[in-house]
Amino acid sequence: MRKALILIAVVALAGLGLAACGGDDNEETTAAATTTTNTAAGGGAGGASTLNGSAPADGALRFDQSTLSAKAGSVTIDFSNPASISHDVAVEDSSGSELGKTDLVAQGDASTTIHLQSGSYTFFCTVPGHREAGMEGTLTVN
Ligand SMILES: [Cu+2]
Repeated sequence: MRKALILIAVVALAGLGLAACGGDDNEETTAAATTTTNTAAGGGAGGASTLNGSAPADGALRFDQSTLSAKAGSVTIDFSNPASISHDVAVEDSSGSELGKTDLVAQGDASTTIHLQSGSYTFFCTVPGHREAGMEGTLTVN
């Protein structure tokens, strides 16, 4: 009885090994599909960037992203917060002036669009205590 089980296990493992080896055929097709192009809609001077930000579902006081980067111009931040605790995303410049922020949101999405020049900015959550707990990151605009 025990021998039979071991034999089944060995056969199953051998089968997995074969399946893994057989997967190489797909490599060419998957490698070509990873290029993304960020094209600004609307033309004119300055670009338009859309950034995706999110907070973890478990309510931890942090963003999933510690850094974001965008092109100078119109920058839209789409923020998704699956947690039941409210968060927002605010952006301030290096002198501490707040340039814009999303609405507070819990278990939902919020968005804001800010016009930004090249430089280094900080994004953070404005709920008291959250930024201090680590809910902030760096937004670099080029
Ligand atoms: Cu928060």
